[in-house]
Parts: sequence; structure tokens; C-alpha cells
Amino acid sequence: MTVHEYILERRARARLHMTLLDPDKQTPQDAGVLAKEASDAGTDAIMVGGSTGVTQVRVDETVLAVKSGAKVPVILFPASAANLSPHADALYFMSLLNSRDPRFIIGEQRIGAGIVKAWGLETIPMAYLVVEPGMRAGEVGRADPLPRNNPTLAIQYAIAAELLGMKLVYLEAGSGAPEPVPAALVRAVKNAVGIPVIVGGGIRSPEAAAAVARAGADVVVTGTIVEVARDGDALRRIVEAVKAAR
Ligand code: 1GP
Repeated sequence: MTVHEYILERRARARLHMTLLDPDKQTPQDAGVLAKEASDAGTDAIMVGGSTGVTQVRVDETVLAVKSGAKVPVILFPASAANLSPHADALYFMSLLNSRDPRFIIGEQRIGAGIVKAWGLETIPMAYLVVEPGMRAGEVGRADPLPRNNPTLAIQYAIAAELLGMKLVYLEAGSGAPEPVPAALVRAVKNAVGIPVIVGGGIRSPEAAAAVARAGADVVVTGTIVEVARDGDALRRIVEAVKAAR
């Protein structure tokens, strides 16, 4: 089964939770431990990436450590073509559609395409949409962040992504955002497209996770919380809230 099929198959039963680990924020060994805790807490996949100044060796080592720790798929979530690894199970082949810089829309993708194809790595085409405030993802990706209170642009981008053949659309408030993507925005995008909607950034409590899940997020992503709550208990409650959402 491909990772894309795994996502769709799990989604048929409940919403998914994914855990983001930034290779820059801990040693590969610690990433392996965190990944095991997250997988024990019920997360459905580990995403590796979201950073800038990281070397490919570090990404490789992190992916290998995460794979040995976790029982769930490892999906690359790269900031650039320099953050890839052949050891992952799949790659979000993502385009930051609301960037001002073509480099983040198709430039890094052009650079990485040949090697990714040569590796035979599974790619999942994904629209990456940065929503206000966007935080570091918005700055680094030179995004014009989408307004939080008006869904028009987000809907247009999401439909365009679906028509371009993308398999997922990701609404990103930015790591450490004070508030997650608003429920009304998630709902508006979910109602506009048939592809799964992923939501991340600023989700730190079961209540916040439940709110985006109930609004229609098919996949809820948390990053920071797993680094803060080392016991995995906070994460377990978040995963339960996502799975319980109807
Ligand atoms: C992934 O950027 C998020 O989309 C992660 O955000 O670190 O705030 O959970 P947090």
C-alpha cells in the first residue's frame, strides 16, 4: 500500500493526526525517541522537515532514527530540495502556492525532481497554503499569507490545486502561531474541494485540535507540543480529540 492509500484508508475510519519533527531541533537519536512516543500516543504518521538550515546528512540520520523508533510512515515535509532523503516512506511534493517567489512554487521542486524520481520515492502532490500569521514558514517561503477572516482566496487556491491534480491541500498558520487556522476558514476550504485538507500551526490543546477537526480537517498536524510535553500524555489527548471528532 502506498502512503497516499494509507492516508485515504485511515481517513475512511477517522480523522488523522500527524506529528511534525524538525531535524534541526533535536539530535537524530532524540527524534527517534520522540517519534516512538508519538507513535505510541496514536499518531498516524511522522512528518520530517519544516526547517531551513539543515543538511541532507542530518535529514537522512533523522529519518533513519524515526523509522527505527516509530511504527507509522515517515513523510518528508521539506523546506527545500536540500532537505530530501531516500529513506523516507513518501514525500509531500509540495508547492507554496501563495508565495511571491517562484522558487517556492516550482523552483525547488525543479531542482529536486530528478533525484526524487531516480530514488523511486513516493511523491504526494500537495498544495501548501500559508495563512496569517504564517510565522517563519511565511517569512522563509516569501508568502503573502491568506487572510484569516475571508475565505475567498483560500477557496480559489484550493480548487485550483485540486484541478491541477494535487492530492492534498495544507492550511498552515505557521509553527508556534498564537492561534490555529480559524474553524470557519477550514470549513470553507473543506466544503470547496474533494481532496483531504491538512491543518497545522498553533495547535497545542485537545480543544484546539477538536475544533479544527470538527471544522473539517482530515489531518491535524502538531509539531511544537511533542517537543514540550516529553511524556507523550499531552499528545495522546490531542490524538484522542482528533479521532473522536465527527
Ligand atoms: C505544522 O507548522 C506546523 O503545520 C507545526 O506547528 O509547531 O505550532 O504545532 P506547531
